Amino acid sequence: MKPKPKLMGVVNVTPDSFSDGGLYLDADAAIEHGRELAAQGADLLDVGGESTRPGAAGVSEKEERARVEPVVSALAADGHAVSIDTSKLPVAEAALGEGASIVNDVTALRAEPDIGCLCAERGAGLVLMHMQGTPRTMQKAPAYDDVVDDVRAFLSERLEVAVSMGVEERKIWLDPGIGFGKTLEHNLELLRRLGELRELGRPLVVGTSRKSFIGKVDGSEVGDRLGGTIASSVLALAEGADVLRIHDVAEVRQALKVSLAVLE
Ligand code: HH2
Repeated sequence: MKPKPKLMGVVNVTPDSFSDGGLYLDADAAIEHGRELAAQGADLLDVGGESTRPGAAGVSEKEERARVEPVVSALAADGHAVSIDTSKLPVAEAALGEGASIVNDVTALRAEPDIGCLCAERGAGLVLMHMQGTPRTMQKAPAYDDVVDDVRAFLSERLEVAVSMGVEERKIWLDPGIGFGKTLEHNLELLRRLGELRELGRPLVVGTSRKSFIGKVDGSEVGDRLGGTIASSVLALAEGADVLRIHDVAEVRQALKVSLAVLE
């Protein structure tokens, strides 16, 4: 039987996230939302205080901490597993102090390498994601020799770096970074050949939820991409994804349950 994938529920405490910006900027609303996702079956809550959508403006460390700390603290105190979606060392450090157990770094330790040392010291988990360019520039002209080979080589190198800093290999998850410096064809190719990334020997995180590649396939707006999110999540599961980063936890969970029952 295929192992059940973990669902990572997205808790964005931002004014400008591409699909839910501004909805949960207030800490109480974000905490409530996190609790709701957990009740719907999220195994892990990914709290983020800075949008990484293409062209997003950066946010100061002080502001990011103020957004995420109360949310991480309350959700961790409830007993939920929490990851902190940040590339800033002080934000990661504060969130681990408030009870987060995983750092989700979309720069894979390139923005602030010391996040690796922090995770090593604290025994925290670490998600290393592939991105070509930076959120400001990444969608300008993404180019690869072979997108899957290039992403695999990148993740392999970042895994080595993290391990050399003392992060336990068994605590590291890898993510191809759907939508981060990729054309529609790059995203589709990565999903089609996701299984090739299994050679890296680490759990794979995949985030397709509501992303713009879905809209590029069918013209849908961001609030209307549940079908595409479900289809891509089920296909990622079939290709061996271990963790799915999702906004619509209840719906995706049902789709995965039925898919797993059939695939058994
Ligand atoms: N996608 C987003 C943010 N963080 N982390 C990982 N590991 N993988 C992803 O695919 C990923 C991520 C973008 O989605 P979202 O948080 O909804 O939007 P925004 O960055 O605009 O806040």
